[in-house]
Amino acid sequence: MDVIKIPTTPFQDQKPGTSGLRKQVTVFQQAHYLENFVQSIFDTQALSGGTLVIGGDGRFYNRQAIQIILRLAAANGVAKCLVGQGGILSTPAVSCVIRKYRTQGGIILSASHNPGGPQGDFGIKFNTDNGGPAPEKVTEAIFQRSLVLDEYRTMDAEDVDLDTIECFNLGAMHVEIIDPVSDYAELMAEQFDFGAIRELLGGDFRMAFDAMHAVTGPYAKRILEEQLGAPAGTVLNGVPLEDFGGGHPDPNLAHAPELVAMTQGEDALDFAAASDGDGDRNMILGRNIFVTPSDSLAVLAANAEVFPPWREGIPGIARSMPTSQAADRVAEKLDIPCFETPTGWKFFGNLLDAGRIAFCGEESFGTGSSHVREKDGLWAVLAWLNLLAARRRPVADIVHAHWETFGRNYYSRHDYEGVDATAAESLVTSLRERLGELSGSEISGRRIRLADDFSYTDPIDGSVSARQGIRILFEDGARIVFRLSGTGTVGATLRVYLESLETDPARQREDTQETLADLIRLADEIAAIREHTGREQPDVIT
Ligand code: VG1
Ligand code: CO
Repeated sequence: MDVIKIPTTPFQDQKPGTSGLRKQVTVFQQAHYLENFVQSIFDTQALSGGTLVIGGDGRFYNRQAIQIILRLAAANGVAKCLVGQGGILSTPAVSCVIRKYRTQGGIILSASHNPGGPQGDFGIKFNTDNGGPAPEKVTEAIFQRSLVLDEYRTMDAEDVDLDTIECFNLGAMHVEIIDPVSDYAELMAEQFDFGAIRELLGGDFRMAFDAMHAVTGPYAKRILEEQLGAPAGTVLNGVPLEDFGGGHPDPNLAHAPELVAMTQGEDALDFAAASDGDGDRNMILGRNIFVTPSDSLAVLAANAEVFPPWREGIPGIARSMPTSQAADRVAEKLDIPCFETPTGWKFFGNLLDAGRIAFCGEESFGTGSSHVREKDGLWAVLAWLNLLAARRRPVADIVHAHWETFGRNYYSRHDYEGVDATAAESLVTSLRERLGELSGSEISGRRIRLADDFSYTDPIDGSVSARQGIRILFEDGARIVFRLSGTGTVGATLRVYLESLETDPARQREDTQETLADLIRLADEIAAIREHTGREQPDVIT
């Protein structure tokens, strides 16, 4: 098997977004497209002679992509690749395997919560040796390289068998096909009180976990059903499918209505949860209650002592800027720092590495801890089960008591999807131009304390990330945030994040959209959403 050099020409659009390079499958299927990006990784990262982890969420094109990447890895001098059996590894499992075996990095094939199938999306993401998503300076270096690339190196070799757990060589490179679940399951057993959860699940507690035909099926079956004794059938849609069964593997109220229904009415379950395409997101539901991801982070942090690694307390918390300030209120009471980072898990990496935070989260159904460097859907589910096992109270009771102690941050995100990109840009540009005039002004009886475009200086390495979203902060603690998505593949998606604080327990059980109605109206008044987008309503409300 010889290394061959293939001449190529650069693509102009290989700039990674919030979480890797995401494009429609048809874009990735173009000749040389994937190869160019992967060669750009090898040309800029020190992987020659090292070990690389490779796996994906099982979506359409996953297997083909892995074969291509293995040939490039072998031709670029990678010494060893650890590949998930069947090409499967969830995003948090990749992070776990990189850390456990101290590899030089990993490649994750996934477009996460974006739909899959031949007409759906595909994605690729590089994680560095700390197990986390490459920071901006790395993704930028890869992008710059992709703009000038004129050849890539590959091997003239047959496809390898991804389905049998075994070791073999591809050229001079060693390949190990690994069980995708076992290392991750072992890590989970260290993080939680499995004995207490087993007892909870052995009683009359009833739950369901919806894997949405995405990657978490095998993980949830092994951990929840086999190890923790949940009844067979607890895991729904547990077989990963290339098109996720035609569904949208995004665990939220809009995309998992059947699961939500199971937690309502006479025969409601005590607990239900779901995860996304690549297993890093989570949705938490209790009987007649949906726990917002922002509240989930705050509740877990406030109850950290029930988790074995955090019996003595936690050093700090971090949340992405648009995530509600519920966590800040917990941090204040615990007298620990709460960091506010830009959107995207990569910004938590340095804080986690430095031991400055234990828990972190995003409003977009992402929650996690320092056990890996990715958000982790099943971790969040197990954390809630651990909490419920320790407290023996219904989810709603725990959340309501939390609000009484810390206040309730009513919170919602409104997404306008597939908006004309130029119209979305002009909405943001005109907002940006008016920031000075908005700061300190009064609008419909509410005073704006500060209007700015969020800029973040990493407290560990000093790197600055500017223009991370427009914040309108009101004097009473309410906020409206506007930003454009960095994960979409068609047009632009405008995200509007709305939040208001209620400290009076008598007013903490109201409907979220009604409570936020005033802010929703103000958002349109301030940003002229309808005028710019031509839309009367958001497409998705979470
Ligand atoms: C979205 C979320 C963000 C999350 C990112 C990746 O990004 O808002 O919080 O980190 O998806 O999640 P954006 O740029 O579209 O708002 V995943 O589960 O898709 O990797
Ligand atoms: Co995801």
